[in-house]
Amino acid sequence: MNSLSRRKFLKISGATIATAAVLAGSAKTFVKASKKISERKGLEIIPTYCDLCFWKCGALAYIEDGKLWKVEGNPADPLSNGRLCPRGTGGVGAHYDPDRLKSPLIRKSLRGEEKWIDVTWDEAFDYIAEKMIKIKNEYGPESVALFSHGIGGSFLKHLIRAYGSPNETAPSFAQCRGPREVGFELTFGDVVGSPERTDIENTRCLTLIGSHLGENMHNTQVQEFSRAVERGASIIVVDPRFSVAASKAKYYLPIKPGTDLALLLAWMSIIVNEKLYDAEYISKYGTGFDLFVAEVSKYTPEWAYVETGIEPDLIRETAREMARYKPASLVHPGRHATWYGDDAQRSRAIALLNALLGSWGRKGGFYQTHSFSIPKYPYPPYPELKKESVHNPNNKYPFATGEQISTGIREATITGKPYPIKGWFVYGTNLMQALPNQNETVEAIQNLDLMVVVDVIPSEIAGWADVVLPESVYLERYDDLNTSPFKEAFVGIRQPVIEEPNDQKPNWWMAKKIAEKIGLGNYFPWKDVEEYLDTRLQAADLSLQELKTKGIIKAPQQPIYFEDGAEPEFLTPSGKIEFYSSQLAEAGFDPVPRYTKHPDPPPGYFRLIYGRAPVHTFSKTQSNPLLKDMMDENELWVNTDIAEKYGLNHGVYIKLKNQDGVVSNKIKVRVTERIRTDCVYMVHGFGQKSRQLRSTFNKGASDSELITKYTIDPLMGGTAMNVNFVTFEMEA
Ligand SMILES: Nc1nc2c(c(=O)[nH]1)N[C@H]1C(S)=C(S)[C@@H](COP(=O)(O)OP(=O)(O)OC[C@H]3O[C@@H](n4cnc5c(=O)[nH]c(N)nc54)[C@H](O)[C@@H]3O)O[C@H]1N2
Ligand SMILES: Nc1nc2c(c(=O)[nH]1)N[C@H]1C(S)=C(S)[C@@H](COP(=O)(O)OP(=O)(O)OC[C@H]3O[C@@H](n4cnc5c(=O)[nH]c(N)nc54)[C@H](O)[C@@H]3O)O[C@H]1N2
Ligand code: SF4
Ligand SMILES: [Mo]
Repeated sequence: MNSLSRRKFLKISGATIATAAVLAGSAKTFVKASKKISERKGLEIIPTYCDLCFWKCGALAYIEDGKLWKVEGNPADPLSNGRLCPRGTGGVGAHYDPDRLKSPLIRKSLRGEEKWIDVTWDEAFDYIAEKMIKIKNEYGPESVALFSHGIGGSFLKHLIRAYGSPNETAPSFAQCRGPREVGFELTFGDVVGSPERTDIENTRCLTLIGSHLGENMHNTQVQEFSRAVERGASIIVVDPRFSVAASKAKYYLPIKPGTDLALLLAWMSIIVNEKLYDAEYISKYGTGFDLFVAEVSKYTPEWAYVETGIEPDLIRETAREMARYKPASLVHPGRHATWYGDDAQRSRAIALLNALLGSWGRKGGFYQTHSFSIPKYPYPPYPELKKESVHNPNNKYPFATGEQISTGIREATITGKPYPIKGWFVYGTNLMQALPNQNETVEAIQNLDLMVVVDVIPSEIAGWADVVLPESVYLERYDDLNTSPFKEAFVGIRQPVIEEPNDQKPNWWMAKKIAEKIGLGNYFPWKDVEEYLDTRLQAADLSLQELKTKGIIKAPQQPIYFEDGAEPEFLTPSGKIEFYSSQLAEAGFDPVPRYTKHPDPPPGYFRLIYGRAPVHTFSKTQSNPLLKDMMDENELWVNTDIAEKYGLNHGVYIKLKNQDGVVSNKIKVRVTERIRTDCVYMVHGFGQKSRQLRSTFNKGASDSELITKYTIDPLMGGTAMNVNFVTFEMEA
């Protein structure tokens, strides 16, 4: 795209950028303002950490006359740096959501019909306990699985382990960052992790491949990104859609979807052929470089042009640009990496490109993380496992990790192999939206003897449960300590700032009560969660009281870059950065990534791509009254030429039909030049089908419903979801 049309796009995208600017208040003003405020009578400011997404930003909750007033960033917290993202600021709405679950429910008709009887907690636990004991006797404890997302699942994990099951999983791995972690681990011997160890703060050149920072609102990264833009760092954005990040870029590459590996290989060939790499770093830390060079040097920009649609000169220029700033040149690893099925290899190519630039372990690249070490609670040992998890039978995906494959557990629930799965606990994950192919999820659920969902609202997945347990929202409960790996080690606390409005209860209480009912009370020896937290903190010479007051306690700074004394350690088999991977070769995979071509949409069809909106998290915030006000349905981005060809006007509602004949809800058309002609785009999380969530029912369309097809990554079992094609259904 030339600079003129980029300016035009900039104007168009002004509204979206304004949302990103919500972050712009300064911490200093905050401290001043909060002093004045704290003189007000009846005002209490309580530190906690946010749960509107899983980034865990440190926050301050303001309670005035016993009412929750607002939530802001905690200036002492390194993740939020005193500022929350728009979702975090809307945290208050989670407490006041009128659609919240109010009491435990037991199903009274067929699964999925959403008909319930209100029960007491004791009745709900009796029901669960009876089924858990029955499943244990008939099939063994391994036949109960846990799906969870977020730190709130940790006490249920403990319960499931104490019960004797190895099956615990989270769709936030094999449907999200799993392939990326495997690609990086194969190369550097370590994962990128969460929060990402990306030093955007200090980078001089940032390359974003589909990472739509600014719409993807992970707070620390977005703050660092806006400062990098202000500093004049060079930004390169690769995306079939002109994202908010693209509007800040020096170079925008509107790539044909699914061809990123071609671009990455061509970039590496230029850097190798023109000897633009960090030779000293590579000879010190790398291995297999010659074999790597022999493989990648054949991918010319002219070849890549045919695949990607990106002009060869632009490929050359951007490769030279990123090399110019090495090692402070960061090719962002992305996060939601499950795109096309060769994702671990694509992520490995991103890792290798960073290795050429010498950015791993370097300032402005990937820093070395530190986390606060707090001993675990001294629980009795778990029972010995008699069976392995069902997530990856016969090690079908040899590079699968300890973070289990959710669709593998779903598959075993459908087939009963390698052994039957008869119970599901689902905590904080809406499996109807998070897993591809909803029919398979329903088929699995129909095979269960027990399906328990812990949620705060009557979510779609709650609609399929036998028992629904209403949880307190994060502002009403304690959770485990936050010791996320970051630039500096810290510990953060989540604590109740306000009481539950009805009969909701925290997860730790549910886990303890269920354990007691099934004879596992000895695994929950503490009286309450405060005793649990204090025991852990005291073992690290801290106290609960101190942490409750401060919200955050930091450890002394340690070096985070090789140049400052951080110890380079590569936990690969060779102990080096593996430009050529013998592990992959031995397992029958490409030791250096090779290009794989993905099918194009058939005539009349468009690739369905999807992403994030700044004010929502997946499918979990749509009913939050504050966030709903800002966005209550999603739109379908359609290129201007395509809209004209199909007679689609801006603002009309249409339906989409996918390659398998599945028809979506109606969705509003957004005619825009900001997307290529071969794909359409929508924000994930809408089109929800829970009738009890009155405010979100059928609002917008669901990408998940249209994702009936998925391609599995042969290395690690991640499920790629950008492989579905849709056409327009006009008669909406
Ligand atoms: N506000 C908000 N922020 C969030 C979240 C949220 O729910 N809400 N979720 C968080 C989580 S868990 C994750 S994993 C991240 C996800 O966010 P990211 O990892 O940044 O992005 P993805 O979801 O992978 O990709 C979406 C972008 O990729 C582009 N894209 C689609 N296909 C292709 C392709 O073939 N090639 C290229 N180069 N680009 C393509 C889309 O146009 C879109 O801009 O966001 C995080 N941040
Ligand atoms: N089609 C499609 N599928 C995707 C993605 C996509 O973009 N498109 N993104 C993928 C990615 S990157 C990720 S990380 C995963 C995320 O997938 P999930 O983690 O499943 O995300 P959500 O769909 O938001 O489900 C969160 C659920 O937790 C509930 N909840 C909210 N707060 C609480 C609480 O305090 N306690 C309890 N117990 N429950 C709570 C919400 O009501 C909701 O039902 O999805 C993956 N799947
Ligand atoms: S990124 Fe936003 S929603 Fe996520 S924890 Fe931080 S403030 Fe909360
Ligand atoms: Mo994710």
